[in-house]
Amino acid sequence: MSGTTNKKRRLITSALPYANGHIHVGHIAGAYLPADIYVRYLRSVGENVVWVCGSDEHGAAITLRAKKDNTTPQEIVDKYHVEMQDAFNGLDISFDHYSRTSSERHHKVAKDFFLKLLANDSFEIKTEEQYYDIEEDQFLADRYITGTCPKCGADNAYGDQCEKCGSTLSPTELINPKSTLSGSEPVLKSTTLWYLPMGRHEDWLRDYIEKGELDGEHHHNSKAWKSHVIGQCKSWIDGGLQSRAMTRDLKWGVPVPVEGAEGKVLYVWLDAPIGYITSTMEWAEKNGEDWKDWWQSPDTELLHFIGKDNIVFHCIIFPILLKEHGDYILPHQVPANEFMNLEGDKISTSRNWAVWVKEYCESSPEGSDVMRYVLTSIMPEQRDSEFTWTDFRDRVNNELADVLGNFVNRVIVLTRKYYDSVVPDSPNELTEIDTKVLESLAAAPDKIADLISRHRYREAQLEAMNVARLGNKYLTEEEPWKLMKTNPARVATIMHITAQVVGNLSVVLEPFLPRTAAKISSAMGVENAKWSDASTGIVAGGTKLGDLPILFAKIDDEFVEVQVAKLGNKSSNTNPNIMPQKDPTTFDNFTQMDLRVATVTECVQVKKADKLLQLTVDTGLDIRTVVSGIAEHFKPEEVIGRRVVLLANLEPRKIRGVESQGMVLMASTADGGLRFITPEEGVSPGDVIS
Ligand code: B3M
Ligand code: ZN
Repeated sequence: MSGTTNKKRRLITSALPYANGHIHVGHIAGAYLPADIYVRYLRSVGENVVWVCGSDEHGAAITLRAKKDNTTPQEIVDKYHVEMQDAFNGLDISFDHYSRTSSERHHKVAKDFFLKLLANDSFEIKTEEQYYDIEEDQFLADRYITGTCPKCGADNAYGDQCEKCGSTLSPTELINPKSTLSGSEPVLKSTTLWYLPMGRHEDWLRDYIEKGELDGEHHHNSKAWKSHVIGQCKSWIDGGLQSRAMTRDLKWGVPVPVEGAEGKVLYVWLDAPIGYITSTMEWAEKNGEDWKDWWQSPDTELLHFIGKDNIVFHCIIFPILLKEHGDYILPHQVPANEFMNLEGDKISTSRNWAVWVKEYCESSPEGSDVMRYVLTSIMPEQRDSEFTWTDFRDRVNNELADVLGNFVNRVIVLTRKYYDSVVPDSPNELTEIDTKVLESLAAAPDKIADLISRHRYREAQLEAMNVARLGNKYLTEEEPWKLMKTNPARVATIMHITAQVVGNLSVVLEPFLPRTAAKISSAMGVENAKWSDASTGIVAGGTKLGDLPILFAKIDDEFVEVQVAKLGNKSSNTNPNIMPQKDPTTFDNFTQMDLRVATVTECVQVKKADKLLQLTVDTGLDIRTVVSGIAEHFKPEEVIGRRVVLLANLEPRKIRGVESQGMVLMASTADGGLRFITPEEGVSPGDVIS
C-alpha cells in the first residue's frame, strides 16, 4: 500500500452512502465496484494508493427516516453504519478505511473547515424568510415540504424538486405547501443563512472542467473526464451558478461553529465531502502517514467515484470549497457512473424494487464473485444500463461456468492425469499456433491495464475473460487428449502453455473476481504474483499444482424465479388485491383512539343520500347517532341488532345535515365488498378494545 516513497500518490474516494437504508446493486455498480477494481489493480502494480469511504450520517434523509421509524437519528445511523459495511464486506469491497460523519473527530474537522472559509470571507450571510412548522417547532428542509408543482401541476412535489417533471424548485414556489412532519401548512419565518456565492467561481471552473475535456481528446489518456460528466458540469455553469446555502436550520448535523447560531447545522453537502478528509486522517494515523501528503501535495491525484446524481457536488461545489479554503488540491478525475435499472424499472427503495446486497450475500454466501462479474459486465459507465436475473443466469452459466470455470478445470484435471499435477517444462519447439497464443497472452495485461486506467471496466473485464477464451479455444483445437499416445512431447508443450494461461488469469482477474483469483493462484502456486508477474513464464515447469473445486455452479431457472419474486413486495404476500401496509404509526397514536363495542338499536336510510345509513347505537356510555356509508351494501333491517366496533372519539361531523358521532369499523374485502367486524359472544356495549 504505502510506506514512505516519493512515488505519486493516488487518493481514491467513493461516495459516502447515506446511513438511512440498505445498499443495493445500483449503489455497488455506481460508486463502489469500479473503485474496487481500480484500487485492486493499482495495488497489484505496486502504486501508492489509498481508498477511503464512510457513512454519510447527516442530512434530512436521516432525520426523515428516523421520524418515519419513530426512532432517533442516532439509532438509524448506528444501525445502517453496521449493515452497510456488512453489504460491502459481502462483495469484497476493499476500502482501506471506512469512517462515519457523526464522529466527534469529523465534527471538529468540518467545523474547522467552515471557520477557515469564514475567515477567508467565502460566505455571504443573509437573513431571509424560510418555511417553518409551528407544530413541530422547526424550520423545514426542502425535503420536508411537499405541495403542488408550479410547473406541471403534479401533487407531492418536494421543496427542491418535482419528481414528476424533474424541475428544480424552491420551497416557496410550491402551491399549497404542506409540512411532511406535521401535515400542517408551514409559515414563513426569518432566519440567517451562510451562502456560498458560487457565481464568483465560474471562470476558473470552466477552465478546470475544460481541462478534463481537452485531456479527453487524447484517446489513451487516463486524465480524460467522461463526456457525460463534462456535459453535466457545463450545463450547470452555463445556466449560471446560484449562491447555495451552506447552513440549515436543523437539529441533526454538525453545529454551525458561530456564536448565536444555535439550532443551525452545516449543510450536509458541505460536511459530507469533508468526510473524505476525516476518513483519510484516521487512515493516516493508523498507518503512520501524514494526511496532508494526501490532500495538500501536488504529487497526489484525487479521484472521486460517484453516481451521476452526485456530479455537481463533486465537480463544482466541493472544488469551490477546496479552492476557497486554499490549502487543498482539486479532484483530478471524477469517473461518475450513470444509473442501473432493474427488471425494466428504476431501482426504488420505497417500492422495494431493488436487489439488496446484504440479503443477497447472506442467501448466496458463495455469490460474491458472480455478482461482481455481472455488475461489471453491465456497469453503467457511459449510459444507463439494466440488471435482469435472466441475464445474470446467462452470464454466470455461459461465461463464468462454461468458459472460465471449464477451462481452468480442464487444465488442472489433465495435468493431474498426465503428469501427476506437475507442470511440464517449458518447450523447446513451438508451432505457429503456440507462438500466437503466447503473444496474445503476453499482450493481455497491458491491454487490460490500459482499459482500467481509463475507467473502462466493462471492456477490461471482457479482455481478462478473453484470456480464458484464448486458452479454452487453444485446448479445444489442439486436443491433447488425442495425442497422448502418439505425440507426448506435443502434449507437454500444450499443457505447459495452458498452465501459463491459467497462471495469468489469476493475476488479471483479481481486480474483478478476487475470490476466484485467489483459488486459482493457490492451485497454480503463484499466490503472491503481482501484475508485473503476469507473463508467459509465470508458472515454472516442475510446479506441482494443487486441487481446485468447481469454480462456478450453474444457476437454474428456479433461482431466477425466486429472485424475481422478491422484487416489489416486502412480505411474502404476492396477492395484488391486498392493500400494502401503511406507513408506521406510533403506539401513542393508537392509544388515542377510543374503540368500543356498541349495539345498533335503530337504522334508517338518510334522505336523498343513496350511500348513507343513519344508525342509532348503544355505546354503553350513551345512545348516539352515527352516519355510515354502507347503504349500497346493507339494508337497514340487516343492520339493526348487530354488535359492531365503533371509533367512539372521532370528532363529530355533519354529514348531509345529520351529526355523526363516531365511526363504525368495517372490513373492506379484496373483492370490493364490505363486512361488519362482529365481536365474539360475551362482549357488551361499552367494552373497550385495545
Ligand atoms: N450521501 C448521497 C448519496 O448517497 C451522498 C453522497 C455523499 S458523498 C460526499 O447518493
Ligand atoms: Zn412538476
